[in-house]
Amino acid sequence: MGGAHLQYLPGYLDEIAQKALLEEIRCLVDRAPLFTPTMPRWGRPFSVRMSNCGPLGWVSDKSGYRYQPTHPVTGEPWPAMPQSLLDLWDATTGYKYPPQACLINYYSPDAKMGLHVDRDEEDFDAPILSLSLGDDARFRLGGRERSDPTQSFILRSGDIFILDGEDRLAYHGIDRIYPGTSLLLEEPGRINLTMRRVSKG
Ligand code: MD3
Ligand code: FE
Repeated sequence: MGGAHLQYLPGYLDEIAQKALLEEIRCLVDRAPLFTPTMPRWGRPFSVRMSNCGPLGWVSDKSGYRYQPTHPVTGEPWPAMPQSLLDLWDATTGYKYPPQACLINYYSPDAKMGLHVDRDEEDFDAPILSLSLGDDARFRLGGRERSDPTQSFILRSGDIFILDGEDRLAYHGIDRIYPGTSLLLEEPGRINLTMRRVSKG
């Protein structure tokens, strides 16, 4: 078994690589527009808007959280995952299987994401790769129980981190965005990509 594991690669992408990736994300979001997920049961909207690329995408609505092959609004298949992201996964995780979903989170300056665990995947042995672009964010990482103590980190544009082992099922969330801390996006805000393996094998 893996044990606690968090690999933090600050500034992994330089400014040129960040700009190239941002351009790819713009193309993806033209084809698969950002949608507003809603909470299961009550239907309260998230403040974060989302899209996905890859064979599967994560969605949330009144019937629950799930991965599905199509966009919840357009009904179209998600666009393919860019080769640059597949290469990044191989180079940094070395995991034996490719990622199946890349969730694209867009945070306007007032958006946040409450403490949660990512457990809609079947393969908890696979790592999750997270990549930040745009304004800084305060990220909070706790333990396996909601009541466990938490640690805060600032995630900056170009930072990557990889979670596996014990930390794969840790509570985490985004407390706030610091608008104006990056000039990468044209407007204040932040984009986070999380690449996931959903099924086993
Ligand atoms: C820690 N996104 O999409 S990425 C998410 O910055 C999500 O948008 C945040 O949490 C964001 O689910 C944080 C970093 C991250 C992703 C998955 C994790 C941290 C994690 C899974 C387990 C523990
Ligand atoms: Fe998460």
